[in-house]
Amino acid sequence: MLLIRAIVRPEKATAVMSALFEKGFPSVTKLSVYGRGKQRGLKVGDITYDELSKTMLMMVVNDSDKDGISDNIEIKNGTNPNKTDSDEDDLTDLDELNRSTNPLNSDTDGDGYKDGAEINGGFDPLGPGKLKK
Ligand SMILES: [Ca+2]
Ligand SMILES: [Ca+2]
Ligand SMILES: [Ca+2]
Ligand SMILES: [Ca+2]
Repeated sequence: MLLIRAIVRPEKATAVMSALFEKGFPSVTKLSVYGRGKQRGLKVGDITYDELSKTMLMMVVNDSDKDGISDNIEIKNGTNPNKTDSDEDDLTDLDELNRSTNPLNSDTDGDGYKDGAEINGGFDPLGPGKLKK
């Protein structure tokens, strides 16, 4: 389990929470925090606010297979939260996200070679030809 804390401006909290909800984080704890941070106030235009009212968002995430993608995001993406390589193409789900290949299709470009095999051989898993360096 991983605890994530984020301090946001109160007027942004609702937008941030709904964005988190969209991304698959339904359980976010919202707390109001006050005080003067390290930044000694906030300057907006010509006005400096020194007592800041802020909102702290806290959420707990799980990453069962420890591949760097939390369970709720994996469930939302349709990948297996208990398996680092959902489509068994030798590229982890995280690698696939980073490379824009399909984590649920072992052969994203449909050329008969698995995504992982293409990467290992220096080929582009998203189309014909070699990977650009
Ligand atoms: Ca995971
Ligand atoms: Ca994979
Ligand atoms: Ca794949
Ligand atoms: Ca391929």
